[in-house]
Amino acid sequence: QELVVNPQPQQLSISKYTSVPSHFKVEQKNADPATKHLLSTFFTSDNTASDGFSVTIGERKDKFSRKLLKKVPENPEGYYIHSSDKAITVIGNDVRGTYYGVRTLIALLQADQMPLGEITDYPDVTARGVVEGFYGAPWSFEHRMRQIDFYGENKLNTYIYGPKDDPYHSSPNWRKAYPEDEAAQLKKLIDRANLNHVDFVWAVHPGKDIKWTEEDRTALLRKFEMMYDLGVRSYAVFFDDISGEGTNPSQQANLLNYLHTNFVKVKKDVTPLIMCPTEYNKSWSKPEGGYLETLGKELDPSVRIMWTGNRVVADIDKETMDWINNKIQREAFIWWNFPVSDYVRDHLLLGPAYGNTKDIAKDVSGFVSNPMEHAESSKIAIYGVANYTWNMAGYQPEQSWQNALKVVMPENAAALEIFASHNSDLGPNGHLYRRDESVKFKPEAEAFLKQLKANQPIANLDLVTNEFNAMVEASYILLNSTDNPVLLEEMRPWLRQFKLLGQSGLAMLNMHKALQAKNTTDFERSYQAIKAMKAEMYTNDRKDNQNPYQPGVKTGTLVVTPLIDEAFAHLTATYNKAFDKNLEIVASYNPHKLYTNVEQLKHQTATLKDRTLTMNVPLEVIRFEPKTYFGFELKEAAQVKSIVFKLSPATSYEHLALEVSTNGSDWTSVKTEVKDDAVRGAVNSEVKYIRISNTASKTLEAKLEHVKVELK
Ligand code: LOG
Repeated sequence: QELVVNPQPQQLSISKYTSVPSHFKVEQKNADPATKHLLSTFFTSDNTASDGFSVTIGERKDKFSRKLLKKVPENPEGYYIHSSDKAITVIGNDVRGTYYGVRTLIALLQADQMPLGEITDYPDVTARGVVEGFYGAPWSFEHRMRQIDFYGENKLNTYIYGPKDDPYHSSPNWRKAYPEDEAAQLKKLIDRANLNHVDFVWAVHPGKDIKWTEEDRTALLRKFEMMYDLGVRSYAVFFDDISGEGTNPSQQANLLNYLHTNFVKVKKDVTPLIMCPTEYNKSWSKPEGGYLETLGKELDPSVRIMWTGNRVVADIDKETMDWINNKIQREAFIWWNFPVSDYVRDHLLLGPAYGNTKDIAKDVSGFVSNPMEHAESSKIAIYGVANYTWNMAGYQPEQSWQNALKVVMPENAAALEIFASHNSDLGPNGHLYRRDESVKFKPEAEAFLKQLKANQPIANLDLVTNEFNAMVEASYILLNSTDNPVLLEEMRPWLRQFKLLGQSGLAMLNMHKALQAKNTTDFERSYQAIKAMKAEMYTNDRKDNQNPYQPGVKTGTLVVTPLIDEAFAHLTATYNKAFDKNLEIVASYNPHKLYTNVEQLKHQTATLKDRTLTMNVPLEVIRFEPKTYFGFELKEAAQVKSIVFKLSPATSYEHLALEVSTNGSDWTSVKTEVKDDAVRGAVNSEVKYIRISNTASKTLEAKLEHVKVELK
């Protein structure tokens, strides 16, 4: 008997399983409307009767026997369930505990068999959930509704609303009221959150243009009041990714303290404030400035401070927590930047949520995941986060991931597993964050290549063939599935690529077979087929982009694609030699490199599409120290049509110089003009190096919007 209750309960003692009664008599002793509503979704006139199986639900303060009450955990949001062959009792330690008890109860009654025994359960982490805090298209209203239900189902209690691209969240419109239709939708979301016992935390991001004046703090208070009228009872203020005056820690603390005194304390039903600092990760903290210590000292102790870890994107461990908690004199509220993909929009991150250690439950005041702009796909990771934050010691990432796949796609979970297992790494990226991918297949891929290159018989040929077949079949199943259309809509572009990738794997195996059999006709047909599939993938890569920031649609990039590419190149070379042919050995890599000494840009990647070379720019504010530069080093000197770059604010341009060189030591400056807020320069000779340098004597802080080189 497998009992899947997510999150996994803390203590479960089951003596036996029996059949689930057909009729129930339900008594709810407390009056919580959310619990009542939840009960009504399961107990209907069809399965209730006055002589039904007794189910009693209530709270610690309601009337229960002392024997039972003694068993109720004293942890916030905890509950106790006792089930015998005569009756089931659910007692919550508080209102939310009762609600969660009912969530578990319903899961028990929905299983094939009902367990008899006891469950004692409570969460390890106080605030658990999601921060919609990414750049790019904010989630739609429908997606948010589905998300909030999902949080309730998985006992997550926090949804922080902070999409970077909502103009009423950030500058300059944070001061203004939401337009009527948007306000109406927000209200519906808040009602839905209440129904799921989720705290809807409305976040504001005012730091780009806030003045530390009476006028602006009153504006913020007024906005808080408007949101209060829509039903908001939890608030956050974000100061991430800004530069200039807004970054002053004493002023930030002042503002938060002002809101605490004049809003939170006055309202009485508003939860403690949450703030995201400007130095929100260790690699950005400048010890000499004492930013974090100032916040720690000056911020009211009730204010919770967010933290992403040792870097922008990082997994959290005990050391991380000790370091930050000591500075801010409170338990940090973790903003986990996974599975967010706004800096690698060509990838889908469908792997398990892993990497955070299991010993930090007591060191955090909250733990929220920043997801992908693909809401439904993000549920796979969020499910894991729900499990991890509720029951850390018992968390098993792989098992939790398997369960998540079944929850998001009950019918086609097996096909989804194949797809997800090959779509989890991010590829090289500026944040240096990587994930495992193709875990089970990786040793097979390695063994295959080794044998192939050594001209040995391939012992695991069947296994590899099987995996490519599985990829193609899973793609067909998923592309035509009606299991979860919302999820499929998001995954479709990647599924199309995945199918082609699997097919190109099979064609590669055919090349191998034909080579063994010395069948040149078959070899060349499969060779041509792979080239055609590559061309189709390349087209998809360009046309399936949802927005201009997405650098393509990539799948299986860590193990499967390199395996096929390497084998293809090896087989073609061997064939050319054996039959004295000259088939082209295509390599789909970008030969050009970034050229920079700016710390935050060193690990960025460059993309070449047709004849345009671009840098995949970071989303955060960049610090260009004096004499630093950024640009490209071309593989060989080449004719360049134009160079375009854009930074904001545009005032940065006075201090930036565009130069080109053929050898990296003699530089020629390029004449530029500003058009549409971007700088454009034209070159009339061959160049190998292109750089844009900071010529000012002080550090320049700005966002890099794009850098593009058009090659002739
Ligand atoms: C932003 C966030 C973004 C994430 C990943 C924080 C606190 N802020 O670099 O909006 O989604 O990184 O790109 C961030 O993480 N800035």
